[in-house]
Amino acid sequence: MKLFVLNGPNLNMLGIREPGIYGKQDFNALIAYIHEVCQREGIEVECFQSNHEGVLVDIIQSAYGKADGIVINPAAYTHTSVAILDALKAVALPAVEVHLSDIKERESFRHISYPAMACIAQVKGKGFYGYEEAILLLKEHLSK
Ligand code: CA2
Repeated sequence: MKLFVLNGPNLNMLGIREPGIYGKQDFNALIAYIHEVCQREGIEVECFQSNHEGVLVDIIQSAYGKADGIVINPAAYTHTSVAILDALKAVALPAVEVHLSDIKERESFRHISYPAMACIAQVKGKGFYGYEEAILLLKEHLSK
């Protein structure tokens, strides 16, 4: 089983500012955590981060034929990107959307998610653990 884990704009700045919302740990710690979880679960994983919508679309397209599922934190593109929604629909791979913070408890513009419309689940407000939950949800989904 192989998963792609995608992180959107500014998530590479984790740990640098806004620790009250996103935690104190940095982006490298997040990637190390994802690798640890996947190794423990016997899952192959490739992690990506981009600040560019089109690059995220390219990565989603490249998952077709290479990955069995996608974990995605589209960051700010969550609330605007029909292109990411369409790319997820196009590859038709099971996907889970993750957010470190609880977007439903924040500003109203963060309540809408376009990519979630093509995802089997959305995990929010659980910090790094949300990525683990997303990986486990996909593992269970794919083993059915
Ligand atoms: O809670 C999440 O994971 C978000 O996807 C994070 C996005 C935000 O736009 C979404 O509404 C919710 C923002 C990621 C930016 O990360 C930062 C990291 C350090 C300093 C400032 C922002």
